Amino acid sequence: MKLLFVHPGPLLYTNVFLRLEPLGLELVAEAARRAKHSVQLIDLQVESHADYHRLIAEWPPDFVAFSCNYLANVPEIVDLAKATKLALPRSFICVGGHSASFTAKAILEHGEGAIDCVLKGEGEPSIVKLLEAVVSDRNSIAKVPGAVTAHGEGPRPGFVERLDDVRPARDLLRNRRKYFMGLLDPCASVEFSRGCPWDCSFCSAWTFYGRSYRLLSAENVVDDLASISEPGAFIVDDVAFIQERHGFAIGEAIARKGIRKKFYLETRGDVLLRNKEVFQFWKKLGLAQIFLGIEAIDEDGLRKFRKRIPLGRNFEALEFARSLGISVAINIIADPDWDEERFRVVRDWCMDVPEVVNISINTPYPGTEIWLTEQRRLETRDYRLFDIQHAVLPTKLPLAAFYGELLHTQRVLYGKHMNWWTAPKLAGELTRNLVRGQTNFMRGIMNYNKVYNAENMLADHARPTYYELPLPPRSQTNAATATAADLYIHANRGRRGRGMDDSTERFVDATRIEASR
Ligand code: B12
Ligand code: SF4
Repeated sequence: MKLLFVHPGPLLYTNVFLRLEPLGLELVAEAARRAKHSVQLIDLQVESHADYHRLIAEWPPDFVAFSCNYLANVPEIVDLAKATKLALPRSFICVGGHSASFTAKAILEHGEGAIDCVLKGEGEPSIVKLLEAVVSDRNSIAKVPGAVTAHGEGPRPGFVERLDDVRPARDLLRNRRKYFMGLLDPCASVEFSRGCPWDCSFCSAWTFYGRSYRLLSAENVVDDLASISEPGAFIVDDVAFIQERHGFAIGEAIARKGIRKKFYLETRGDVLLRNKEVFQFWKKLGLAQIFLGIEAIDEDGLRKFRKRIPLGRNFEALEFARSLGISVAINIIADPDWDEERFRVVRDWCMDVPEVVNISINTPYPGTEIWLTEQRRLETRDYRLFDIQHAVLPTKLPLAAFYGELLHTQRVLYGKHMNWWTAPKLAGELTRNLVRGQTNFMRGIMNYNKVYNAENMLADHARPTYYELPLPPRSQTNAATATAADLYIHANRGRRGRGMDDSTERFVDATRIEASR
């Protein structure tokens, strides 16, 4: 069959700070290609809807698969699916990915018959089974693991047997130079591990993978890295280098192979402190940027998000990261109940630390515990606003004043970053990128005022809403009745599902709140 894999368009900050290659979709596309199908991929982060329609007119696919990792992309995907079904009534349309897995039934309903199947969970193993069913026996589609259709739902999705057996179809991407992460321009994405063993209440990374944690071998990672020509590499792991030995094994293999790249990764403060030598080693290998999810600057906030890292440890982690001479960005979660005073305190704190500070807004997502336990009523159910840049819970300040404070805070912080960026060394890097024809980040900086603009944010709330996110189940509005088992997409296989040594398992247990899960 002719298969077309589609990544939807950009979200708010893709137009400013970073834009990444759709690694998950490339992996699923490669699994389908290995099953002897003819495959194309289009990424609407860098191509237009007109390009999409031109492509399906010139090369009409039999099967179209949309990647829906982000809730905010749901309306765009549903509309594209409807337009595609109209143009190609015999095509089979499927949606998969992180957010689609948590909202499968709603997506089918929004599609009004245009979407044939939502495929939940990790895509590599199930896409092959779905394709077999589409080719040979359409009546068996609803029995495919992870499949949700209007006629029924298959068993829980399974994992790919060995992560080392899958590879991304990087060659299918047409505009590889369009992907960047700040000054890492151009930048590819790479995966060293999958899943997260922690269980933070605002996050769905762990519920998607059933609290499992699996590793790719150093040989496989290095093979993949050696095939990438981009000088930058974004490590997509939820928490990088949880296990020291794995970090060293990959690092040593990179050094042996003589691979030179600049790396970006995200990790936790306690992991950074536990595995200091790994991060020191990686600094030598080219680790350029670290993103730390600090989330809150007070103990109360950390408890709320169930990040069981004592505040002092987070500050210690920041100090250690500074001592490495690596550029560090941190994330703080703003709550819609913040008032002017709270914003002022946060601004003052952020101005005192040298790090780049990113502020996101506390947002309950399907698949997270706060989706079940949040007592406040959602102010909007417009999928497009669920991008953690818009407030979807009631704000204590009038909405316009809340955005005013938020954007003022972001602007103050951005001004701080700009000074930092325009320091001679960094200005030099920007110039070198421009000379190589890489303008992504420069364009991003120029977009800042257009994107982060209170009037535009308010106007986003006023748009007519055609598709509404279903409400959280009412029967589970308190923590006592909400169980993790209700949330899991992949089954939790317990200790057996985590490729970690016992001492790392104990460390993880000690740093999470409910060790009994
Ligand atoms: C790397 C990453 C990013 C990258 C973007 C990568 C990209 N271009 O896709 C960056 C840093 C830009 C980013 C940004 C954001 N992210 Co993000 N991100 C991640 C992260 C950590 C890993 C994603 C990844 O690459 N995984 C590795 C690949 C191999 O897996 P994958 O993409 O999930 O694909 C697999 C399956 O999903 C599935 N699949 C995927 N597509 C398809 C399609 C079909 C047809 C099928 C069958 C299956 C399938 O199969 C794939 C292979 O197994 C996830 C957490 C997580 N563990 O998933 C959060 C996550 C997806 N992000 C999240 C959020 C909220 C955001 C932001 C909105 C906010 C933010 N973090 O500040 C922004 C906006 C993104 C944007 N488009 O502008 C949330 C999603 C919440 C939601 N329900 O919408 C997640 C789950 C993290 C969380 N804390 O809960 N993110
Ligand atoms: S440490 Fe917490 S926030 Fe980070 S990926 Fe794991 S569960 Fe999500």
